[in-house]
Amino acid sequence: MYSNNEVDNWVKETAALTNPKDIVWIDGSMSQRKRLIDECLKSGELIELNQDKLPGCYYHRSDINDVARVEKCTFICTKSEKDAGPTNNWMDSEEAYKKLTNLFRNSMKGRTMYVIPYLMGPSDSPFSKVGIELTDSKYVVLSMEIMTKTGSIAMDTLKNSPDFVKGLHSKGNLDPQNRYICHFPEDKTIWSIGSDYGGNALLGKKCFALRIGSYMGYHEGWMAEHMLIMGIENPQGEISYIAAAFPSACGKTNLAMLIPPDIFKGYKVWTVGDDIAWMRIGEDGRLWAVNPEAGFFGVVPGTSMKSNPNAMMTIKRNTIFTNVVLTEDKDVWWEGINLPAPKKATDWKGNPWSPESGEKGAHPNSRFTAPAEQCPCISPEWQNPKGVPISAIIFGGRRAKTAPLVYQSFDWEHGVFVGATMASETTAASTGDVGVVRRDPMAMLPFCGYNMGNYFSHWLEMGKKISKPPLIFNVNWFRTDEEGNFIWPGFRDNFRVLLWILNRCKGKVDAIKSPIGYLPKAKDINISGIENKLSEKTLESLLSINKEAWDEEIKDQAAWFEKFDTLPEEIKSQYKLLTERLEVD
Ligand code: GTP
Ligand code: SPV
Ligand code: MN
Repeated sequence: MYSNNEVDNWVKETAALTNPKDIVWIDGSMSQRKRLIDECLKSGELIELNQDKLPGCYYHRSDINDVARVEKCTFICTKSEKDAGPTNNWMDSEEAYKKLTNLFRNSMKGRTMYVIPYLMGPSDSPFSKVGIELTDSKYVVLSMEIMTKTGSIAMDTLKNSPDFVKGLHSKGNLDPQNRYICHFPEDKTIWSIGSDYGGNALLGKKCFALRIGSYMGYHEGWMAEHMLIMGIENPQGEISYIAAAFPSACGKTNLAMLIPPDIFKGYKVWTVGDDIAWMRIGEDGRLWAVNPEAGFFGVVPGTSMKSNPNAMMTIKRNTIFTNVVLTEDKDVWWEGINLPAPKKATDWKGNPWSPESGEKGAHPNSRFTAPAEQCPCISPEWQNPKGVPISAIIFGGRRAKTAPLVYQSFDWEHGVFVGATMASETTAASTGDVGVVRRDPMAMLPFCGYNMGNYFSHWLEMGKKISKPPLIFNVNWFRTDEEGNFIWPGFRDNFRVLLWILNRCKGKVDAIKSPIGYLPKAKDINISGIENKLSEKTLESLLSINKEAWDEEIKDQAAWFEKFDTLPEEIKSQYKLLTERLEVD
């Protein structure tokens, strides 16, 4: 495999610090993967699942204290605190290197250090970038091989453009007290220690593709966003692409691969990506997007043949299941799978479990890791080096009361404001309280690698440069009734809302101008054939704006903006306009 001095020297230096027993370069071959899997089966890091039913599938159980991203251990490390901004944990970069050097010293003792070269994005694409991850975790290697393009393909890319992102990862002793996920955007470097969990340890994903990526995008004039990308084909065979940013565990994977309700004959959804979008202005002046990943690291609970059949088909083979229920006959099960629970099984912690035990068998943030190409509705364009052109951007989150089912922003600038004021209930994807509403601008609160005020400015600047900017919408699938039940059926029925969005993009339907944006007329969202029926009246209530909730909302927005010292003037004036519109109303 090709290499160069910079890579070789860095590998040597790191080995001198971390002291592994040997070094193995990952070439991306099946034979090497097979050997690693065998080693994991012997060590117990993986358990082989029933190969007749689930060929190529394996079970992994994490440490019980290592099940999600840990935001309090995640740092942006720069020379100046201002560059990390008001929303990130900051550490002085020199101090961080010092502190973590001590933790990395001998951290790989007795283990193998793997060198994983990987490519993010389609081959031969101006979007794509190389990273190299050094890790002592076989689980990380096997997961990275699914989530990215590993081996020679990445090293060969370095022949022509030698730039790469340096990622150093060690499980350490998995002690939450000594867990650090540090990003040095100024050095294109990531150092992560003490966790083996996806978002903390698969450094191509959130660490590179979003935190380092967003910093690069700011300086190089492109965007790295926490967005799914999907194509919607109409009966005439035309495909429109949209990108949508929802916070973690708020429905990106599900939306990206939905199957339209039966009444919409001739429509089809194509998945381009389910979590991350890299977007650039194309030669035609429009905004184009690629999915930098090669696999899906998806939330398992709630996934069923009813809620997401395409995901169920995707995870039938070559999939790693982490922290679900393991049955006696080496099958997997989880809450919300919509299949009978096994009578006797082992839960995610490794304890005997039965449906009567009164505890959840799968961790709420249990995950599948599966190759994207196995998805039955993977877009034929998903590896197009040019990307796909984006017609609409959708923001959304979990809001029990405030946000209506859908509304459209007045223009790009107002859309950026809508994104900047996004809020959502926290989920199990990150360690800490669940169900607490917090501001999560553009679903990037945990993932923006620089000052969030400057990030808003970057969005505003991009809008000025795009010749035909995508229209910007906000959705909320999660409004609840008095008893706390979701009112909107969600999942495949979200397609009904997407059709309204596309009709707006094509200028086919008018809308009601409200203080917060353009609202649909209830008649323009087709609700016929919804299971358990949804009345026109209920739909109208989902589209209504609650005055009291919005009075609270604007107060809270003001408090949120207080944090910023680099808030763009445009955002301030959009805030003023919103308060004025709400007062008049
Ligand atoms: P990350 O991978 O953490 O970024 O999550 P994600 O945004 O891809 O979320 P995902 O699609 O995996 O959904 C997370 C949870 O929300 C799952 O338990 C889903 O079953 C549930 N969910 C997804 N879409 C809907 C919806 O439209 N309505 C309701 N009520 N729940 C949904
Ligand atoms: C998320 O939390 O948004 C995820 C899972 O997609 S992780 O890779 O852990 O970030
Ligand atoms: Mn995500």
